[in-house]
Amino acid sequence: MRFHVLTLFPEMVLQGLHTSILGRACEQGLIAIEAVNIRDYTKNKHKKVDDYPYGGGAGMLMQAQPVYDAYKAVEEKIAGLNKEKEGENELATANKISKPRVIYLTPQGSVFSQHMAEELAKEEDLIFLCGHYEGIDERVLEEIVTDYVSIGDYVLTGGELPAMVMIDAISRLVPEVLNNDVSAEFESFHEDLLEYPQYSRPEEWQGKKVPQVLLSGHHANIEKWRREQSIKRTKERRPDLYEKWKEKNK
Ligand code: 6GU
Repeated sequence: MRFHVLTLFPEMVLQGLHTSILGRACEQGLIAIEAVNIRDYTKNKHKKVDDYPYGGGAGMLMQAQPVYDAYKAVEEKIAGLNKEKEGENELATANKISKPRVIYLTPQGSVFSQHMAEELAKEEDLIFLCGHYEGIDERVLEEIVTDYVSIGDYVLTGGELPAMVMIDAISRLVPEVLNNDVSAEFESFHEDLLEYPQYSRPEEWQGKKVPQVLLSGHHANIEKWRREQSIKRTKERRPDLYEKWKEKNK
């Protein structure tokens, strides 16, 4: 799976994502993360990419031209990569080439979720458009964006952190990125429940003992205990999720 990030701060995105598990996934060729500097595409002789909004108001807007040209460059690159693959396996990829989804990170978008991550993980290429200043000229958004996504109801200074959050959540669903291939299924939000508490050695720490059932070796009892704990924890910490789960399990 390939991620293409259109941004004014490519080093921020690359540094953050070429670390730990995702860094290893890149080295193994399971995912690829490319950051494209929008400023490289401006036709302004001073390398300017922003200007005042028509009608007045606070702050500056990113202009349409550099954003559009950066997007076009990525789109052409993806078409080239798909052509290469087509040569390798003509029948499998013929007619399957479609335009990649373009995700604009904005507090005005649909709120990102595990479900959305699962859907997006099915794509071969994803383009993320990161805005800065007060946003981007609406006309280029209308032209290229397919999905408007927010990561929650608070305001950040730019789209880079949200793009990184999304790329992390999507990448760990790509086969083989996590070394433990069952763990992605049995965790928080699977089935709308939070994860149960976990314990490692020692058996006693600061007077606190590991729950006896976990030491029993009785797998059915352990499963039962974990499920009860998941339900209890969800009810306490996320009553909204608990209600959803209860509704589905009536
Ligand atoms: Cl996607 N962008 C910005 N700038 N702020 C946000 C956000 C996105 N999601 C939540 N806050």
